[in-house]
Amino acid sequence: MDRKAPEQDEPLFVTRPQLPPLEEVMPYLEEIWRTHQLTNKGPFHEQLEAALCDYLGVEHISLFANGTLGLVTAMQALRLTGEVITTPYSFVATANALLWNDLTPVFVDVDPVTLNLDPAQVEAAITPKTSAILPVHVYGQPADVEGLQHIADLYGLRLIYDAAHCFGVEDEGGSILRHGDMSILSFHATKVFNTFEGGAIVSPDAKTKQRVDYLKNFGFANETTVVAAGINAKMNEFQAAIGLAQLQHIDEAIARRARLDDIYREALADVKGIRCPPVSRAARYNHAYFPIFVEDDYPLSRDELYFRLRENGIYGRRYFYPLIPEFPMYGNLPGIENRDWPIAHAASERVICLPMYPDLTDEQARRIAMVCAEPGGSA
Ligand code: T4K
Repeated sequence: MDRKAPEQDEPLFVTRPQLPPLEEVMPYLEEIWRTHQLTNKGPFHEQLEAALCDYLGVEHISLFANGTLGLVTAMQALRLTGEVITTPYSFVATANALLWNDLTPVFVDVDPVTLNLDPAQVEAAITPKTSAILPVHVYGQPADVEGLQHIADLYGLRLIYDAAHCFGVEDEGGSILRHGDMSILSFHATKVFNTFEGGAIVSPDAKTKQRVDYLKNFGFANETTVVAAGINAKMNEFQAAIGLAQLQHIDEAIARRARLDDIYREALADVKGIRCPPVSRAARYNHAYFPIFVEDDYPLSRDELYFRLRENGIYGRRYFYPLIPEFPMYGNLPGIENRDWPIAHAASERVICLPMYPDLTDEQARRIAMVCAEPGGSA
C-alpha cells in the first residue's frame, strides 16, 4: 500500500484510519463532478453494494450513512417490541439504538473467553415481553452463533447481530454475516474497512432487503408511495466511492493487521500480569482490535498503564469501559438494579485496546509492547 508510515514521534492512536491513495480516489471524484449524481442510489452506491456482496460472500446488502442508523433501521424493519436481550460489553450505540426504538435493553453477562453474549444467560433472561436477541461479535470475534440461534428458534425470537467489528470475518461455512435475521456493519473511520462514516445491513433475502431499502429512504416505495415511516439513512456517492477504492486494498490491510497481532502476542507472551486476547477461532479473522487485559499481578493498575502509555505517545482505548449499563442514564432502566455482569465488568475494568492499524510499523508495535513489558523503563 502506497501510504506514508507515521513518523517515529507521531502519536500512536488506537487506530489511524486507513486511506486509499489519493490518485486512486480522484477518478471517482471527477466522475461525481461530471455527472452531478451525489446521492440517492447513484452508480457508485450500486457498485459498492455489488462489490461488497461479492467480497463478503453474502447476497443482500443495503448501504447506510453510518452503522448506528443501520442498527436503528434494522430494529424498525423487524418490527421489534418490548424487551431485547443484549450485551453490556459494547459501544454505547448498540443499546442506544434500542432506546431510539422505544425498546427496553435487558443486559446479560458474557462468555469469559470470547466476551460475547452467553446463550445460557440469554435464555435465563427471556420473559413474555422479549422479542429479540441483539448480540455483538465483539472485536470481530464470532459470537456463539449456533447456541444463540438455538435459543432464538426455541423461543420464537428475532436475532440481530451488531457486526460493526466484523468486516471480512468468516466461520467454516462462510461469512459470519449470514447468521441470524440481520447483521449490521459499521464503516466508520476507525473500522477495518471505512467509508469515513458508513455502514450496512446484511439481509437474509430480497424481500427483507427491500423493506430495509424503503426504510432508509423515508419509506418511499416509488415516487408517490410511502409505505412506512422511514428515515434518511442513505449512503452518499462520495462515501461509496471511498469504499470502492478502499476495497482494492482490504486484503493487504487485514494481512498487515495479522502480522501486528503476531508481534504483540509474541512480545507480550511472557509478561506477567498482561493477558492477550484468545487466538480467534474464526476461519478468517480480521484483527479489528488487540485488547490486552491487565491482571492483578501486573505492577500497575489498568489505568496506570493506560496513562503510562499516553506519556509515551501511545493512545490506547479502554473499549469497552464503562459497561453500557454502568453509564448513569442507563441506571433508570426497569429491573436493572437486580442485574449484574461480573464477567463483563471485570473485562471492562482491565482492558486496554492497543494501537492496531495497517500503517503501524513492526518496530512501533514492538515499542508499544516494550512499554507494557517494562512500564518503568523508557521506550
Ligand atoms: N456497534 C458497535 C459494536 C460499535 O463499535 C460501533 C462504533 C457502532 C455500533 C456504531 O457504528 P457507527 O455509527 O460509528 O458507524 C469510535 C467510533 O466513533 C465508533 O465508530 C466505534 N464503534 C467506537 C468503538 O469507536 P471513539 O469515540 O473511541 O473514536 P475517536 O474519535 O476517539 O477515535 C479513536 C482514535 O482514532 C482517535 O484517538 C484518533 C483516531 N482517529 C479517529 C477518527 C475519527 C483518527 O485518526 N482520525 C479520525 O477521523 O469512537
